[in-house]
Amino acid sequence: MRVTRRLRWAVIPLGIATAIGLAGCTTSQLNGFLPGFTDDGTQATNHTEMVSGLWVNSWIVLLVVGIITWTLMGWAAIAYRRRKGQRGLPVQLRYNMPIEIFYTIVPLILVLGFFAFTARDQAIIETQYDEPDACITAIGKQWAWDFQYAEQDCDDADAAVWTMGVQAQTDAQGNITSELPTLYLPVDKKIKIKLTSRDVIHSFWIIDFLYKKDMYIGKDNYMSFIPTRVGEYDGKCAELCGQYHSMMLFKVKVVEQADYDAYLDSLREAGQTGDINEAYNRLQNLPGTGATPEAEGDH
Ligand SMILES: [Cu+2]
Repeated sequence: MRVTRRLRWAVIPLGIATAIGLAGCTTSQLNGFLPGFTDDGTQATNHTEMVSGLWVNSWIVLLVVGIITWTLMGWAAIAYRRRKGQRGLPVQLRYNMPIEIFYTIVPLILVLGFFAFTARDQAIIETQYDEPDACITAIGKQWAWDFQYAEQDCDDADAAVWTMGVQAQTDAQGNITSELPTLYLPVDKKIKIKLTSRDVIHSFWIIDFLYKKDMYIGKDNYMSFIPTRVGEYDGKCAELCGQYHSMMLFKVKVVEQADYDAYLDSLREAGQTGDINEAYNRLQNLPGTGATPEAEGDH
């Protein structure tokens, strides 16, 4: 009885403090200090909140476990410390069945819980659109990006337009002086991005979208999402891919549909049409092409 009453006195103020604390939180704090949110909480894509939710809730659960564990450890160390005049070893206990069962089952529940929420969110985020409004092939290469814009089908290259980027140039102080490759995306539209590489493994990372995925040669990856906020975002390669990996930067411009169409028209007028996928690949010696060793180089 006394224990429950005492517990109530501990729980009520703790609950009130948490509620007050959360009410005063900024969007950035509520999203675990992750990027991708404006002050009014607008997410960058339709998946950003899901990612930050997984992050923040996992931290809350783990911190609660941590606080309980640290408290018990501290308490044991202080309450059962060696006192003046004590000699020899303390009483040696073997096992305590209820506690053993408790600390087997609780971690099991935690692990299963983390797995369930992760699997649920991942299944949603990884669902690729069958009929996107725009399908864009992003091609990684040492050390820049090419983008090829198509409509529903990324492999329908007849009407495609493209840009080819070069790696970032800097001055002596490290400030970027060149124009970065820029990916245009129409806002509030279903976007599917096909990820591929011309040479080594790269990773396509748009920081504010809280999402990145590897780019391989010989195996295409995809990501599907809806950008929900007009603006400019930073992107970079997230896989160490060679000497100038750190210069493998790009910009993302999320624009209104009309601006997106105008941009694609400008590429079309500049003659940047057709397919730039295979022809510019640096590795032509994929397995199964039947190429002779001579054709693959003399080493
Ligand atoms: Cu790279």
